[in-house]
Amino acid sequence: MAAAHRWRSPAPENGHHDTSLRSLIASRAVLVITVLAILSAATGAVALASSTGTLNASPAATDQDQRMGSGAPFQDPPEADMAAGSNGDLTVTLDAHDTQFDLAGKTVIGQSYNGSYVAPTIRFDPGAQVDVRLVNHLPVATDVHFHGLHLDPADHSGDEFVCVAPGGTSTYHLVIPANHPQGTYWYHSHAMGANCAASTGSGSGTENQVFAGLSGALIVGDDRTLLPAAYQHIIAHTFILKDFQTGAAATTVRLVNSQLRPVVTMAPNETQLWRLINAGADISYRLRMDGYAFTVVGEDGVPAADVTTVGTLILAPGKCYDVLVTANGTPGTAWLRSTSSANGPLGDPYPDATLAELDVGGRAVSRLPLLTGVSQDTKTEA
Ligand SMILES: [Cu+2]
Repeated sequence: MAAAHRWRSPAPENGHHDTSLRSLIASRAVLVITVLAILSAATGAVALASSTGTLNASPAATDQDQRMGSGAPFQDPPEADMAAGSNGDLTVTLDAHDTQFDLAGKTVIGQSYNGSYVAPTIRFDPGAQVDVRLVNHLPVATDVHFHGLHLDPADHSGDEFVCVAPGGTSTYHLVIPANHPQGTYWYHSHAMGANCAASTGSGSGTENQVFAGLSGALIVGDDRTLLPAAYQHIIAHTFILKDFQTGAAATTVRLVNSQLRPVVTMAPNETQLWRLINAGADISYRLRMDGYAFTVVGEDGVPAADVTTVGTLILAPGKCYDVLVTANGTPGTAWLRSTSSANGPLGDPYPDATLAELDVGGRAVSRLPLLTGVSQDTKTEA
């Protein structure tokens, strides 16, 4: 959705929107040195990520994640603490700092806004004025970027060349137009430019910082209110797709809201809104769910003009979809998975991965009426 990012510099970015396999592999070997240094043997943690070595064939996913805990109940990301100031503006503080995370039982070091690997979800309505105060407790420069928001390019509130030095603070004043689309966006470090660029051997630069944890959801309004009345009180969940890697030779582990294979529960026939965000640094997701389809009602924060139902959703880094998922009428389970796909001559080094389990059970509810013009039996490729 180029239109949603129209203020962005045309200069090439530091990788996080570059999904070519060649650059991805090259960058990964560098990435792992800076981000997920594992704690010392005294804490019982696993081996350090290596600064050398090449990423070739990925080992089976189970080699990487076999000691991690999976199957816990799905949890939405933490919510940002949005306070109304004396002038009526909403305010939120993002404290960027080096952080020790527990990711499904694995201890890793990364960077966070306010302590969580998946940054807190920021919410506001069209027409809001929002002060986002970024406090930089990192030892390196950083900034924050509000991906896809319709902001005035003249006021620098979404300017990725605004850079906050270590120990510094910057407040981004977001003036959200009253006619801003309601939907799902994301925010992330966009540290780049002469003062903010990646430097050798530290957690600096856009790609490293997103990979380390500096990204989260940003939700404008509530797009359920745009749906027919019967849909306006359905449960909405946010799925932040981020992966982590603990060594150049280790395969990546794909997490949902920092959980490994969490379990989402639904009643038979229940419909939910799932806000899907690839908030990772540089790998794509090709989502499918066994026996299910996704009804796309929003894409990159913009409500869909024509609602479509598809069997596969491809999410490159930065991609957002708002989809309706309707549980089958009988109890059972299904896996939400990311399947490998042909990316050209090099193929795809990332194996199929299961992301979350859908557990349909309990008392059935009545099925909502089909959205107008939607064929929910159709499962086409995206
Ligand atoms: Cu972005």
